[in-house]
Order: sequence, then C-alpha cells, then structure tokens
Amino acid sequence: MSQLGTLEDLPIDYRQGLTDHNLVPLWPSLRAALPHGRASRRTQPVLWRYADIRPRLMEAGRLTPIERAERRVLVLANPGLGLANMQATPSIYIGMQLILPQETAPNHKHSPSAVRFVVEGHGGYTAVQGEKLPMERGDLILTPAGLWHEHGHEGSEPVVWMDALDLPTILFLEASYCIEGQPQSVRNQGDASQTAYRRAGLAPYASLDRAPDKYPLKRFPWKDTRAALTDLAAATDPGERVQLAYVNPQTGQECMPVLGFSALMLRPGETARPHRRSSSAVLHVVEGETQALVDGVEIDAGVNDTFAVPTHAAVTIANRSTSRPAFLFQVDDAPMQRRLGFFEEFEAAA
Ligand code: 1HN
Repeated sequence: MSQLGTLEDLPIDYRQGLTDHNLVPLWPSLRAALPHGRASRRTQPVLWRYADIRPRLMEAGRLTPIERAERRVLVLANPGLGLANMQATPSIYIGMQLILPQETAPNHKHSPSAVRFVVEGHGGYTAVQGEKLPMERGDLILTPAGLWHEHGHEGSEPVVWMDALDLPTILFLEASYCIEGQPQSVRNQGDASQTAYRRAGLAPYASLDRAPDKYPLKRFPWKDTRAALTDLAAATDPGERVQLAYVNPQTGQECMPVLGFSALMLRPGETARPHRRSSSAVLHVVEGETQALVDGVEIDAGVNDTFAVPTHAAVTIANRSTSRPAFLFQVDDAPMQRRLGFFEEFEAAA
C-alpha cells in the first residue's frame, strides 16, 4: 500500500483554486472514507441507567407542562456523536417520554417512523389513525411514517415509554417534517389490528384478496412476546439464540422499513455471543440483570436500563442471574442496511 498524498503536498494556490470552485481532492480523505477492514466509529458503547433518567423525567413533569413540550421527552444521546445531535447510534433516536394522568399529547404525523416500548405505568394509550391502542409495560406500538398519532393517559400514575425513531436518517436526508392535526375521532373498534392478527398463522380471510398492508398490526402485547420467548427457550437447546423479530404478519418481513425490532431471552446463567454485525443497535432490559461486553467496555444493565452497540462491535451479553431468565428489547438498523445492500454478519465473535 503506497502512502497517499496529503493536502499539504499541494501548492497553496492550487488548493485555493479548488476551494474557489467548490472542488475537493479525494485522495487526502480516501482512507478516512474507506478505512481498511473495519468501519471507523464515533459511537460509544454507552449505558443509560433508568435510575438516572427517571427522577429527571419526573422533574421535567414538574418544570414543563405538556402544552409547552408537546412531547415531554429526555433524549438518550450518544456523547461520541455529539449530544445535540440526538443519536443513540448513527441511525437510532431513543427518547424516554413521560405522560402524566389526564394529559394528552396532540395529534400529528411526520416523515420519520416511530415505535413506543412501554417502560412503566398503566392507563396510557396511543391513537393511530383513529384506532386506540392500550399501552401496558413491554407493549410495542407502531406509529409509522405518515400515520396520525396522539397520546393520552387515563390512569393515575405516571406513564413512561421509550420512543425509538429513524429520525437521524430522515434528518440526514433533509426529509424530516411534521403536520399538526385536530384531535382524532377514535373508532369504537379499539386495538382492531391486534384483534385481527391475534395469533401468528391466522390472518383475516379477506386480507388474502388484498395486496399486503404496510402496517397490518400496530400493537404487540408484551404478555404474548414473553410467553413466546419462554416457550421457544424451553424447546431449543441451551446456547441456541432465543430471539423473536417483530414482523408484518402478512409478509413475514420486518415491521418497519428502516429500524428493526426484536425481543430476546437469556436463559439463567446464559451468555450470548452474537456475531459481529455491520448494523448498530440499542438494547433495553425489560426483566433481569445483564452484563454486556461491547468492544471491551463492560456494561452492567438492569431492569429498564438501555445501552448502545456501535456498528461492527464485538458483543457478549450475560444473564447475571443463575436462577431467572433475562429479557431484552432490541432496536437495530439491519432492515435499512439490508435494503441498501451492505448488511453483513461477520465470523464468530472473539
Ligand atoms: C414524536 O412524534 C413523538 O409522537 C415522540 O410521541 C418523540 C421525537 C422526534 C420527532 C417526533 C411522539 C419524537 C417525535
């Protein structure tokens, strides 16, 4: 490999002439754009503890009325990417949203796609295109690009959920915008999509005569996800991965276009050693105590804690309990990378 020329190698008036005409030589920047062997990352393996987030979120509830926030959210920002950029990883936006009893968060729709994963509290709901979706702990709610959504809270304690959006990509593409709307008139068939697609393998008969819907199922109850993981773990050999992807039940493909969502279980005492991947991820502990090693950084994540996994990272995740399973929710950008044609899984982790 020969040494590439630098900017300083070039005569100053030549460089000035390039600048004057909005031109840039590639070769001084080629190695930075195409590093050998492994992508260079600014994303740090960072842990956000719920114990650090929760009191500050509750304080935000006292400091900022919902009317002055629209969405009362603390964003989990990766310091390696610049806190102001609101990126947990290059492609994944994560926020923790608080809604207090009787509050509503107004109806809107936008070009980024979002999901909500409920962290605590009862009685919250999201209405999507007139369909009222209950939100209980661990439920996954889809609010895809272009669909009207608003939130409300009919319970008596604070409700907190995690928002995961593809916002960084949509912002990077200079394509992010929002439209505000009148409050939705909610249909009396609440949770209709969950009713229609209650069980994998059963679909509404009439759906066979239609082109696949983009988002036929909008709520995935945790009760069912947890039971499915538990049954799968019991029916597979120790060491085999117990991970279920949230999919479009009509197509079997990922349920959203840019980000992917899955739930995984670690058996008591188990350590998962997933292959290194070209995708980045955010992991959130639903139940149990875990210890992860992400590119050599030790991360102890317990219930409701969240951590970032950079692209190309070497990862192991251990369940620290030898008597109880651990459950995690994963957000990754593998769907976008697959569609763009460069998703890779590398050889076994070291
Ligand atoms: C959004 O629409 C919500 O609807 C939450 O609850 C967070 C962050 C960026 C852009 C849109 C919501 C958001 C968001």
